[in-house]
Amino acid sequence: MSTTEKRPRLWVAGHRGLVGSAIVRAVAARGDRELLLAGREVVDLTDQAATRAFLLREKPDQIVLAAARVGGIEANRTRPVEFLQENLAIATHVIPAAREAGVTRLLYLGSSCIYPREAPQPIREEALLSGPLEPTNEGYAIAKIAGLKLCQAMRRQHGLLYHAIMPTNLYGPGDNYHPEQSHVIPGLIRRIHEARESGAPEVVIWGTGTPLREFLHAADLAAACLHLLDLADPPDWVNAGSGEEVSILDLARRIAAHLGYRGRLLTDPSRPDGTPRKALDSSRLRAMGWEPRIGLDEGLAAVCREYAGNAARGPVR
Ligand code: GFB
Repeated sequence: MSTTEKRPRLWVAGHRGLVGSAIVRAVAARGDRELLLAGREVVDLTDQAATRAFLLREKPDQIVLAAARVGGIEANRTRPVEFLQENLAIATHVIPAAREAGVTRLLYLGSSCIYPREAPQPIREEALLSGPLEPTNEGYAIAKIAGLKLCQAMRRQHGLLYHAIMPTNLYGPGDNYHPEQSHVIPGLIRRIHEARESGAPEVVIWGTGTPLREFLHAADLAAACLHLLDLADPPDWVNAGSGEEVSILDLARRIAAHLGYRGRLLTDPSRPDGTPRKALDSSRLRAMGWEPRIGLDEGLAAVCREYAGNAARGPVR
C-alpha cells in the first residue's frame, strides 16, 4: 500500500472477545487498517434499530463479525434459546445493515459445530447440511448456518464480498474462565489450578474423556481472518483448524503437567461428551497460503501461565 492510499476502516464487532481481541492485536501489529471498535455500551447488536443507526453513522469499509453469544457444552445445552436467538439476531441485524451502509467486505465468524454430528472426518466444507447436527449445540449451529447463508445470499444477489470462516475449537489469551459456562481448556485450567492451590487429591473431567477435539490458538485464527480479507476472491466459507487433535483426557493431562498438578484425573460419564470427534479438513485454506504457527503445547503453556499469573493477583472472574 502506498503512503498516500487511505487505509480501509475495519469494524471488529466483538473486539473484547477471544477472537475479536486477537484480530485487533493482529491488525494493530500490521498497521494496514484503521480500527473501529464499539462495545455493547456503544451499540447493542441484538437491537436492530441501534445496529442499523450505528452502521449508517460510522460507515466502515470492512467488518469482521466476531460478536456472538458463545460458551462451552454446558452453556449451549442449558441455554439453547439464547444461543439461537441472540446469534441469529446479531447476524440478521448486522449483515443487511452493512449492505445499506456501503460495507464492501464482511467476514463472518462461524464454528465447526455447523457440520453434521456424523460427518466424515476430517470434515470438508461440502459436509454442510448433509445430516443432523449435534444436539448439545444445535441452537448455536443453526444460527451460525443462517449467518453463513445470509452472507452467501448477499454475495449471490448483490455481488458483495461477504464470506465466512469456520474455526475449530479455539483458545487463547483473555478466554472466559467461568467454571460452568466456559469451554474445556479454560474450564480445566481453572479446576486444575484450584485443585493444585487447595491440595485437592483429584480433579473431575466432564464426560468420558474419550471425545477428540482439535484446538486452534486465537492468534492463528486472527491471521487466517486477515489472510482471507486480503484475498480478491475468497470462498463463501472455509474451515480453519490446526490439524492437532487430542482426546479430552490427554488434554487434561497436558494442562495438569503445565500447571504442575500431580493429583488424579477422574472422568464423570454422567456429564455429556457432545460430539465424539470434529476434526476439520483445512486443506482449502492452507492451499491459499495460511498455516497455523502455535502448537498446542506451546499455546497451552502460555494460557496456563497467564491464568496462574492472574490468579496470583486475585480471584479470576
Ligand atoms: O469445549 P467444550 O465445552 O465444547 O467441551 P464442545 C469439549 C469436551 O470437553 C466435551 C469435555 O466432551 C466436554 O464434555 N469437558 C471435560 C469439559 N471437562 C470439561 C470442562 O470442565 N468444561 C467444558 N466446557 N468441557 C462447543 C459447543 O462444543 O464447541 C459450541 O458447545 C462451540 O457450540 C464450541 O461450537 C466450539 O466442543 O463440546
